[in-house]
Amino acid sequence: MLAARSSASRDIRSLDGVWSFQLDPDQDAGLDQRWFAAPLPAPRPMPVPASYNDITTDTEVHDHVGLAWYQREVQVPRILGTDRLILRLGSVTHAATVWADDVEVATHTGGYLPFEADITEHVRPGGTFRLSVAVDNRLSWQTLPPGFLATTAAGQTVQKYYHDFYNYAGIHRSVLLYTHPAVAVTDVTVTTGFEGATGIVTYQVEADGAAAVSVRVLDAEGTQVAQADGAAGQVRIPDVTLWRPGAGYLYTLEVHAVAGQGEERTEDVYPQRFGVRTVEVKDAQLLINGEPFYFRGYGRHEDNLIRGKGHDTALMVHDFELMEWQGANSFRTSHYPYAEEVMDYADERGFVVIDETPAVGLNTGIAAGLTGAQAVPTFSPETVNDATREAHAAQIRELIARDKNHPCVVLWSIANEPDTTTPESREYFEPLVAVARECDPTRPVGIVNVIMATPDKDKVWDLLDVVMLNRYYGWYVDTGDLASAEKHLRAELDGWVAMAPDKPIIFTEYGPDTMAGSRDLFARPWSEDFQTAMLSMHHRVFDDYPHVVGEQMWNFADFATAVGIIRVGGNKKGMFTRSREPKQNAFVVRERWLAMRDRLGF
Ligand code: BDP
Repeated sequence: MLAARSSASRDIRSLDGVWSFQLDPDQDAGLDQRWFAAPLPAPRPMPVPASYNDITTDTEVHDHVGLAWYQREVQVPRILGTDRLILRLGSVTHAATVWADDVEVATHTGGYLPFEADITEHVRPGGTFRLSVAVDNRLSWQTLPPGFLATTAAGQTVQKYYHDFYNYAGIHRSVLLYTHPAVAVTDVTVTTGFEGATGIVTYQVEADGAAAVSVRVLDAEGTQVAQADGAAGQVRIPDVTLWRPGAGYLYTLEVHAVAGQGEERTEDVYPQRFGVRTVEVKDAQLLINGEPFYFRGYGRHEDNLIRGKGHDTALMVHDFELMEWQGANSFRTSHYPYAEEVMDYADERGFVVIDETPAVGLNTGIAAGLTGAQAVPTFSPETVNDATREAHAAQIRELIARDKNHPCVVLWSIANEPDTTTPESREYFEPLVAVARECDPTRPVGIVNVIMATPDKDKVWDLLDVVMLNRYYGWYVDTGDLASAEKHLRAELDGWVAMAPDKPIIFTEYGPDTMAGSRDLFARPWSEDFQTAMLSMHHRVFDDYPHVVGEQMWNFADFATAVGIIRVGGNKKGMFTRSREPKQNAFVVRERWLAMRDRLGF
């Protein structure tokens, strides 16, 4: 899906702000009572975008399971001639039904990707309408991430799930209204390469009702550097400036779609940004522009005080400042697609991104230990099944459709720590890897591997281009015993290198929970000193293995989780606290990463 961009033919209006809000009193009673057909009966204010959970002082809102209703009045812009009016929601977690006045205009499942509705026929230009969104935060075995509802001994319905972050819900990203002409660019795909100093840009445009399509390539200053006619083709950019890690140079493919002639002539203009760069996996290296890349950074979360998972521009820019201060050059969108603004910003700042689907918690084994949830088989007709796989395939397709033109994305992660040790897991994942490759033949594909899926047990590694490892030697295993942890880590690495000598290895998680301010002469677990010691051990090991091409520690910052006896106010594995103060280790890792940046140049 194309991002909403303004242009000579497109206007955008934001509907962000304070909306009316009300919890559905009893599962879906608001639906039966048609709450969308009138102002909400007892509304309270709620900011958009934000998670609703931490905004009010009510436990009921914080712990709500079921539908929550959002509503606001919308002034309809004057619409020119045959222009269309589109409503666009950046993400609603986890599912949404949307009404314009009494008309249902959209439904969408999947809490981290955008959806749209053409509402032209349902509203009056210059008038107003009531916009209602029913937000469903319930997870089932057929959603991603999966979960299930349970009833407590006291009779309360609660949401259980197998992933380690709080089930924040709400309208998490911006709500926009935008216009485009009746003739409309609906999709653009750009792939790039280069020969010597010449950039080669292959493009493909889909446009509704267009008689003619043409493209202009503009450089970062807006100067035209190439041009072509036709809905598909190739253009060459002389003296190209490549997109590189640390230097996010961007071009724009300005797409023109024209219909009609004379008085009847209409034209849509869509500016599609792109960078010229290549990605390739070869000889146990990940190459960007033909040069080996080493990932330095973190798994992250969209998570912060008050706003939960709501997108926040100030927080986004601050987080990139912190990452750059530390010498990081990359991150993974653990464990779901991030806001489009984040992907745009990573393009601009030259950050390298591993882009992940919301397939987290497809592993009842680890989660049983972590959350106290019941241990049932991961893959079975009653749990993760064919319908889940269909939903998973849809998420892969939607993610790639949204993010395919981002130069920052160098690798698709189609799941985090699923069970990959059973024959059923291979049956489940083989077609999904194929879906990813079919949607994007240009980027490598991986699955983030869980600690139990050691080389002797993993059943999917050969389907993938890279080995991505989440390892907790020294924490969940060999707790506090770094000498044994180092032995086990080296032994496992030896196993991967022997089994998959051509595949690069990226550490996508490692590190202990660390209470900020806890110092310990004996560097015992939970102290800042232990975090430093454990990460330093890992880094020493990584440096001995040329197959290791990346270190993304867990996590950039402390984050909220469900309540549990191993979580003290959330997960504390951050390099920074939840309010972004550096822990001691941040300075130690900074020294290492800045030295690497100086040596490698990015
Ligand atoms: C891994 C998960 C991650 C958790 C982390 C941890 O991928 O989501 O937060 O471990 O336990 O299992 O801290």
